[in-house]
Amino acid sequence: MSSPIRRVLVANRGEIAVRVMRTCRERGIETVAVYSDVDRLAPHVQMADHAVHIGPAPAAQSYLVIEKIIAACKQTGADAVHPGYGFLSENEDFADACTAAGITFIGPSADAMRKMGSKTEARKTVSAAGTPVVPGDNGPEGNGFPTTEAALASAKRIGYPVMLKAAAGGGGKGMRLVHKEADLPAALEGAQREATAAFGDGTVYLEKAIERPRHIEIQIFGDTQGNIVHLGERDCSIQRRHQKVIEESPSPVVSAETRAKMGAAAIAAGRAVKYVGAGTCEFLMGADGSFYFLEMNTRLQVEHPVTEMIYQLDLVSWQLDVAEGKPLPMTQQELDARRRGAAVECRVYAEDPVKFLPSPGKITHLRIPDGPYVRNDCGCYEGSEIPVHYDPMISKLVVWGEDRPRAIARMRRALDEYQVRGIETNLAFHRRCFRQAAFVAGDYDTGFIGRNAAELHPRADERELTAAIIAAALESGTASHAAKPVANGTNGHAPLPPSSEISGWRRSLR
Ligand code: MV4
Repeated sequence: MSSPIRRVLVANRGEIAVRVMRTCRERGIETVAVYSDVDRLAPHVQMADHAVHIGPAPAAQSYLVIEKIIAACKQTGADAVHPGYGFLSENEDFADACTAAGITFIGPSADAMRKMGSKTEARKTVSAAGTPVVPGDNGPEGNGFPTTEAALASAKRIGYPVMLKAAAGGGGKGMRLVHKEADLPAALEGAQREATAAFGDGTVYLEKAIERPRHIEIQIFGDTQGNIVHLGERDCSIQRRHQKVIEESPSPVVSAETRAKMGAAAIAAGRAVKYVGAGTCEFLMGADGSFYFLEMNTRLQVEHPVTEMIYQLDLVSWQLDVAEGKPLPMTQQELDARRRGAAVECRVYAEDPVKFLPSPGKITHLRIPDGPYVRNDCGCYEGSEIPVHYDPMISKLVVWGEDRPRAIARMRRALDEYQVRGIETNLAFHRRCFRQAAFVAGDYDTGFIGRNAAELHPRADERELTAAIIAAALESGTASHAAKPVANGTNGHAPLPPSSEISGWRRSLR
């Protein structure tokens, strides 16, 4: 239970693999990368002490194959595995396989993952522990609705609008919003069909729909001695199609009192499954400030740096401490006393800003923002390819400020420095968002992007016009004197010189 970790295999790729290896390196722990065909030259492979090829590009044949990961551990003598997020991070069979092979899985027990993996099971478990869940119904036997009649009766009791959700789901898959009785039968059938196709489990349950909710999550941490603490909230309401785009902490709508209440509710949920390691309880918050547990993510999340910034902590280092059997490094009181300032994260995606489709390809120029309190967690470099096979996130740009207005000002500055060429990105979206009045006022909910789409997304004709202006300026040699920020991502800078001439701006991994 309590032995020092000497060599960690990181069962992931991209920025999170790099981020985990950085902490391992600082702690004197050796690292092992695994990589697919298309990741031979990836940063996580370059950074690792050892690297094992695990197959072709599709994740189902490489990063998701439990046997290959376990074999790579044995081959390299890794005594622990960090799963990152996505891939096998919430797969209880993988956690079990690690344990069976005598390898420390850096995460919670397979049992905790199983209990939280089923959303109906999680609702039952945490509400028994006193954590408020969205008013709803898991079905007559607690495992879904065998008949349409039962679902109709239940929805009537709950009151419309209701949400149909897949028990095996999460993240919005197999979810249906139903406004009136007449729409329920078809929606139920559709949700069950979608759930069966996506998860091999058609179990669907009902919840009262919370209108215009905010998505607020609480970071918790448990150790093997049974201590659990919380590290405040992250407001993740800025999403598009269930994909988070901007996260921040503190939430503009969470008071110290609400934070303490939500923190206690999240800790109670963790205690109910004897949670060990880093976990996150997701809550929906209504306009009246009421909050309800939605689901728990049993992994380190993408947006964990936001929390690291305001607590000035390394959560991966905490994960390693806990995995070594050590007690949590700090008490709740010590954590509460450390909180300081505000942090915001922008997820920079390789995506077509008009069609919203991934825009994979080669990054021909890259200038990464820098300076005080700016952090860019990145799994690519100038000249690297964003593969089509995986998540198209280029980096997470995170800034800290003494307060929210200063964090926003810093993010605007950082976004203006950021330059990516060769692929399309959502940088222009971020630049607009950080100047959008409602966002700046902290007045947003999960429908924000949808309602403000026109204002937040540059139109195609506008982009073409900007490109034409830059081309003309280049022709006449005036581009470098342009001072007025423009919304096309160049901020008026001349397009970059060849990469050989800008090495001073470039942050290479090695
Ligand atoms: C809800 C909801 C309203 N009421 N549940 C979407 C993803 C999944 N984790 C839960 N989701 C929602 N569940 C009830 N009872 C609204 C959403 C929702 C949402 C939640 C968080 C962030 C963005 C969202 C976008 C649309 C819908």
